[in-house]
Amino acid sequence: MINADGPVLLTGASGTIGSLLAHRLAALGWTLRLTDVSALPYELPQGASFEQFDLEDRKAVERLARDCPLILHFGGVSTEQSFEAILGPNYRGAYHIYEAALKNGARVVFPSSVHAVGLYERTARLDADCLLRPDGYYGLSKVYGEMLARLYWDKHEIESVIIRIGSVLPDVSDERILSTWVSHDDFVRLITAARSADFVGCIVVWGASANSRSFWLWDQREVLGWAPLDSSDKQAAKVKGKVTTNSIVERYQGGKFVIEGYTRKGLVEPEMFSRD
Ligand code: 15L
Repeated sequence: MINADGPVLLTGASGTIGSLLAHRLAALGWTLRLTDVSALPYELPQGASFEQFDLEDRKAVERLARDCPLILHFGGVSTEQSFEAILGPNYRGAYHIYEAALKNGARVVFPSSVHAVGLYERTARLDADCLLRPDGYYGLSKVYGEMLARLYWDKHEIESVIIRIGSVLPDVSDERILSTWVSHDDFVRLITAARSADFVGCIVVWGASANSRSFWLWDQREVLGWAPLDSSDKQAAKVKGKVTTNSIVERYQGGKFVIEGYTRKGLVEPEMFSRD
C-alpha cells in the first residue's frame, strides 16, 4: 500500500489528459505537484502547486518527486513525430521519472498507448500480453516505457500501472474511436484505483471503456478492482460512416499514425511470428 496522504506528482499537467486529471483529482482532495514544459493553461486548482521545466532536467524531476508516493507520468510527446523530437521527452524523460521513483520508492502510472500495438489489424483481438507492434516512433517510445516499468519492477521492486490508453475523449468522434474510446469518468476512476490498490506489482491494463467493438480482451484490471462503467455503444449511430478514405488508416488499430512515413508497398504481415 502506498502512503495515501502523500503528494502526487503529475507530469504533463498542461496537456489534454494532464489538465483533465489536475482538475478532477484536485476536486477529489488530492495534493498535486504539477509540472509541464509549457505554462499551465488554467488556474492552479485547490491544493496544487506548479513548476515549469523540461523532463530532460533530471535534477528538477528528482526534486519535485521527493516524498511523492505516486507519480502520474503524463508528460512527453503524445503524437507521431521524428525520432529526434521524441528522444528527449519520452526516452530520457521517462528514465528520469523511473530514477526519481527509485529514489522515493514511488509507484508510477505509466500511460502507454494503442500506438504500441498500432500495426495490428482492427480485426485482431488482443490480450495485454500480446507481442507489441508499434506503429511509429511515438509508439516505439511507449514500448520502451513499458519495458522501463518492467525493468524497474523486476530489478528494483518499483511498482507500475501501465495503462495502454486508447482515446481519452469527452465523446466518440469517428468509427475507429468506437473501439478505442475511454470516457473521462472511467479514466479518472482508473487513476484513483491505481492509487488506492494495496499492491500492483507491474501490470498492464487497456485504457478503454466497455466498448462492444473493442480491439482488446484480457488484461490485469482485477488487481485494481477497476472495471469501466461507460461504453461507446450508445454513440455508434452518431458516427456511422465517419471514416477516412485511406485503406491503410482504416485497416490498422493505430489509424492515422500508421501512415506517417509508411513506405511498405503492400500491407503489414498479419502475423509477425507464425508457427503454422
Ligand atoms: C494517442 O496515444 C494520442 O496521444 C492521442 O492524441 C490519440 O491520438 C490516441 O492515441 C488515438 O490514437 O486515438
